[in-house]
Amino acid sequence: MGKANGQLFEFLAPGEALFSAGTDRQTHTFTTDCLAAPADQPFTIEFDNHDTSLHGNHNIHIYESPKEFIGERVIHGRSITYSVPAMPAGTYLFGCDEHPTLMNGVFIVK
Ligand SMILES: [Cu+2]
Repeated sequence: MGKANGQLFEFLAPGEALFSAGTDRQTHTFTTDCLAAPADQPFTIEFDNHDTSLHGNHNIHIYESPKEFIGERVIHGRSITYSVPAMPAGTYLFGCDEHPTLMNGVFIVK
């Protein structure tokens, strides 16, 4: 856990990362709006979808220009491990393609 621009973020170490969507009380939300990963090395994101609502289909999309990472969508009750290729240092955005206005945040690679 770290802090950048006043926001808490989870630092994703190589091979270990945890990230989940929704809780029993909250739907269509990520558990954090700021994530971080090490620069210039591949990393993984563990994505657990706990959203049991009707439209609880989510994914993670990291916006990087011109190359982007688009994660497969995960239905509620399922989890997935995304393998993300090495990214250069920078500040990116991430979001869910199903709910881009509700589920999004800053993705820091450093
Ligand atoms: Cu979503």
